[in-house]
Amino acid sequence: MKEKLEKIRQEAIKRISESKDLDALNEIRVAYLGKKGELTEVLKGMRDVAAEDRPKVGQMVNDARAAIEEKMEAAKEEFTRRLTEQRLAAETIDVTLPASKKDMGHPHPNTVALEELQRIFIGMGYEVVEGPEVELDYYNFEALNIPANHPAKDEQDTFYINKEIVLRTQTSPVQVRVMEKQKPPIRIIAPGRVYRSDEVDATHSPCFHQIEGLVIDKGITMADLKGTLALFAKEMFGADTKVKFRPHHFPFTEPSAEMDVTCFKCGGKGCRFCKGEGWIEILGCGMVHPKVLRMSGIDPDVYSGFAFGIGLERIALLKYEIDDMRLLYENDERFLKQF
Ligand code: 2U9
Repeated sequence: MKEKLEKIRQEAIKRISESKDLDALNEIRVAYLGKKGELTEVLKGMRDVAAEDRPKVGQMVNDARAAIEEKMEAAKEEFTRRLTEQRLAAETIDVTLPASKKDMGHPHPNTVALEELQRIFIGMGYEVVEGPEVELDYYNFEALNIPANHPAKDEQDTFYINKEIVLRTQTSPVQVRVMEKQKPPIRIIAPGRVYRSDEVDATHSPCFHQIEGLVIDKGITMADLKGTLALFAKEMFGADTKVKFRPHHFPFTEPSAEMDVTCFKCGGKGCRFCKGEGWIEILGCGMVHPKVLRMSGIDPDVYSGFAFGIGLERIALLKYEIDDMRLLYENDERFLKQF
């Protein structure tokens, strides 16, 4: 029995020393210490051992088991240590390597211009409102004093979904909707995408962006319009900027005007940028037509207001000295990277 146990012990220890990984160790555990393992078989054979020898043999089996387990534990620790070492070597990070650069992108010139404009008007107490791009003909034309067959409908020809629904040609409908719902005072700007049935060229696109503004309260006059827009021009184009108003016509404002600013390249002397004029046209504006107020439920005998409209692309083109509007939509990285 003693020799048999010694043989089992030596064989197990030899196999443990030759084992290559944790799986192999587990197989050895099953083969020697498992339910049907060799050592367990010896224990089962204790029945045949004389009673007086049993404690001694029992002790020998326990010693063999302890020796195998001890060897196995040491081997297991060694495998685990080696595995950790291998993993650490494989996962080594060379902190001296240059980092891989992420292509960071940045806001589109339109967005930069829009955010600057919004910052200025929010600073003057305006609220930003948005509305649908697919609009009822009523809000886009009728409510703005552009009835069917009005020539302005030709200038602002758009895309018709059906007879009553159009893609909006200006963001004014957003403001009409506010006038219908909200009692003055109203002080809002409405930025957004607008559509016109225009051919694409250097200064036209069938889809572009506007920011319109509307102020309605008791006692609002042309002086408020001029003061507000002059302040806006100084903030947007520099403190030395002067403004000039030229009479114009819009169906939704009366009187109406277009506003020019002194050329921010030459300060008004005349240069290539302003085509020798010294002035650059920036926006359209006027006092809201009494008919427009009345149609939206505001009494023109009590309230008055002014409105203005700015083409966002025009501002972005001027600000970045870009000479072709199409470049703003092509999203060519070589172009966009410059701003
Ligand atoms: C309401 C009443 C009146 C908005 C206005 C303009 C003048 C204007 C142009 C600027 C460049 C259009 O994109 S553009 O071609 N817009 O000149 N827009 S007054 O007037 C309103 C708005 C809302 C209820």
